[in-house]
Amino acid sequence: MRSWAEPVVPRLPGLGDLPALHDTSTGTVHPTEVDGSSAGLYVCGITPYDATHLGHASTYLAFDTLLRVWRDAGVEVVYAQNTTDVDDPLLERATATGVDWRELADGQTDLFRSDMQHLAVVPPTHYVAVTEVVTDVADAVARLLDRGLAYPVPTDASSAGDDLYFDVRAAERDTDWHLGLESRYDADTMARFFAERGGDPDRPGKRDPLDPLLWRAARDDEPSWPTTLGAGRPGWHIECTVIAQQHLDVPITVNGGGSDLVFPHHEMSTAHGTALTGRPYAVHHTHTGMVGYQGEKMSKSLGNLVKVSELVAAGHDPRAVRLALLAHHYRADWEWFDAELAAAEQRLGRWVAWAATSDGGAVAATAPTPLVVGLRSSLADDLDTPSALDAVDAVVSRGTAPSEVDVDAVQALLGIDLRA
Ligand code: 5CA
Ligand code: ZN
Repeated sequence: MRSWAEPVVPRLPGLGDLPALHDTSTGTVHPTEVDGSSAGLYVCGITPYDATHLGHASTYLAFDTLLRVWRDAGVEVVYAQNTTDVDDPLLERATATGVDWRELADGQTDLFRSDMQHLAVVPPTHYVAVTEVVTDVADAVARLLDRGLAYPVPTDASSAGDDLYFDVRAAERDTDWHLGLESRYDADTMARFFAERGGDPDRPGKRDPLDPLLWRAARDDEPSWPTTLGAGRPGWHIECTVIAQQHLDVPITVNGGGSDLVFPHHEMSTAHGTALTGRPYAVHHTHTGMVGYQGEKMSKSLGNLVKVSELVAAGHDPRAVRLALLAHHYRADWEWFDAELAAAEQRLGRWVAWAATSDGGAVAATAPTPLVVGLRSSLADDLDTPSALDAVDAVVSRGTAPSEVDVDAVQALLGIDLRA
């Protein structure tokens, strides 16, 4: 699927350090293990309705920062992202608003692309819709069935066949994966999140309450595709496994998303992926904190959303939106207040005025400037963007005219073009 236009990312003198990154499965920050000089990044994409709120944007900016830091360290990054363009919540929204689900998904995916472009987010190398890989998902599920890791659960007469579920206990017996490997959650927490986040613990016919859906047989009033499994559509977790393993080397260097995806989504994607390849799914499992608004997590289900496109339409500079989000550490849970944007606009104004005093590259720097060194060191430390912004503030407030390299560094590493 088409992604969006690549922003300009200037090359800086010298090479940055490989970043250290928090890993959910160990609970520690450690260096990203890059295979040779290339890394594979998978980040879960949107379910295209109510796009793009500041929570989404904040998550994609975190992984955009990782990608920029890796590139600056000389790493070639292959980046894959999905869009969940068919799934229950999307279909429910389409029905509730009387819109065709495809139109809803297409329109919202377009909006997401334009928001990402406004925010100067580097596009994924492979941007893949679930509807593009239905046959591949069916093939993967068939392999899990053959291995005895999937089983049918009967449906009522309105459907075209059985639904298929992943057998968590069989996978624990037959593979190197086990429940909690990635999330480290206890049984009660897993049970709660499974029920809250799209799971169906009480469905009759399941072998274990936590077994996740792999394949949903066609229903009369739902979209479906003909496959070797019969007509149906993919379950949620397997879609990401299949897209990631199609485009990235196994294990993926970093598998990422918001912390609301730790369980069951990423735990189960990891389970499926380990079962399909016999190898660990990802080296790092990295999760962003949740952005809140009006006292709750910003979420489509609550409707407490601040959208990138609305801020831009109201005349706010998308660079200020980006700066406002980067002012928070990616792992923190934090709450959005409108004053954040006003503060970011002022900061942007100071930075732009500083950049305008640049002497126009009279000195072609071949060595990293102190600002480049400072930015690299903040960002290599678990993507510490608040410290990186402080480092720019400190140089700006000194009032010395920047070199072109300093202005380039803000654009390359923080994604803010001060010459625009
Ligand atoms: N399509 C699935 C992933 S396969 C999905 O979770 N879509 S989503 O539209 O609900 O979320 C897209 C991304 O934004 C996910 O990584 C999710 O964790 C993240 N996200 C959602 N809400 C917030 C929030 N309030 N703060 C930070 N990140 C969020
Ligand atoms: Zn996903």
